[in-house]
Amino acid sequence: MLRFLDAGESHGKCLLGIIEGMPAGLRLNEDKINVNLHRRQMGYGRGKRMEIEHDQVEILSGVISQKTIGSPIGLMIKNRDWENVKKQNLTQLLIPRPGHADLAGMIKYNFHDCRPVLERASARQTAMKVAIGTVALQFLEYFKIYSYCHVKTIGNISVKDEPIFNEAFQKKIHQSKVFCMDASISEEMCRQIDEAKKNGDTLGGIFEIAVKGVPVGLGSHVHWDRRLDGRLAAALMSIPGVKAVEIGNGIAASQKKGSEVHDAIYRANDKQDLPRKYFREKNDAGGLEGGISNGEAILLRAYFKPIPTLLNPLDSVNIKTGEKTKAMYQRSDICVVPAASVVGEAMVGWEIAVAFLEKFGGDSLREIEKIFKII
Ligand code: EPS
Repeated sequence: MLRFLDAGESHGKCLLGIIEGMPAGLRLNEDKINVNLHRRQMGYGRGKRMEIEHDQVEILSGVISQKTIGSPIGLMIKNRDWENVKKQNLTQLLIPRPGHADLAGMIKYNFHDCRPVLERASARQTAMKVAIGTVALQFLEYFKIYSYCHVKTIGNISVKDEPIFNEAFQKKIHQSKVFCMDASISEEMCRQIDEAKKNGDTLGGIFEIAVKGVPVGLGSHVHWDRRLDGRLAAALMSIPGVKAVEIGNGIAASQKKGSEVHDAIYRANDKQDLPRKYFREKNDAGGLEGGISNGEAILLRAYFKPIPTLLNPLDSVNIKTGEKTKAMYQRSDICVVPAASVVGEAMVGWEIAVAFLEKFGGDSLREIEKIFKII
């Protein structure tokens, strides 16, 4: 069984992660993890904190001569801001922000200060999710499973064309400040972020993830908590700020007829060189039917709310005095949808790796390869 735990506060010493159950023999490329950590820090609309942090992973255990040895993989990312913060006393924060974990977290844990809640609720914790997920993505790549992510919408500016997930697409995403495949829409998105900043406001959006090469049969229809669609939705919903998840064209499908929505089944012929017997001409189901992968690309969209920390804050209450006042403002980002797309790709990669190992699992890559070939 593949699982992970992570720990760490936004202004604590570091973020920690432990991955348990990764098979032996996987060559881990630390640079690939650092590239994704860097991408998570980028994206137009980030705040001043990202000028302080230069996230780099340290692999502490479970890897010898760059290869996994089957034992728990320990990961650490240092918080550079810790050096600044430890010199001062962190102040009490008494006015919760609407939309943030501040108030509910305080009541739940019996705090009289928002600080201990926001330290862990902070998006800072997503850095470790990216490191952990990038280990899983490297495992999937070994089995020729590749993922792609891009920003589809920021505020009310959206990409119009349908993406074709290939190397050229990947190049365009890397060239865009907001990880969007269309250069002119990217510019419009940046302008909208500037506008929101000027008005003391924030922006949400939609990012999309596609995973190609996923074999048929991951997940299962037989029990609710084995359905891969539910598990992938949960993986995406675990990212702070995600308020809805769509699989394939699920939202549009709810307003269409069955005959328009479902993906007709065709028998593959030898010329098609497909690793499976059947194929579809379209993929409205997003590669998932009955909670099971069907061999088509897995397609997911996550809907991200605007960040709750506002320069022009909404009404709130001082929890010490009980007075009506404006919510506190803390140094923050304007838009983190591009960064969140990197986190989303990591979390989706993680859950697919878990499901892959449930079906084809073994203690070493060699053993898994054999099982994978036999099935
Ligand atoms: C965050 C507030 C900001 C963001 C932070 C999330 O941090 P700070 O309070 O230190 O200025 O930069 O995101 C990260 C640190 C990160 O690595 O993504 C918040 O309130 O959630």
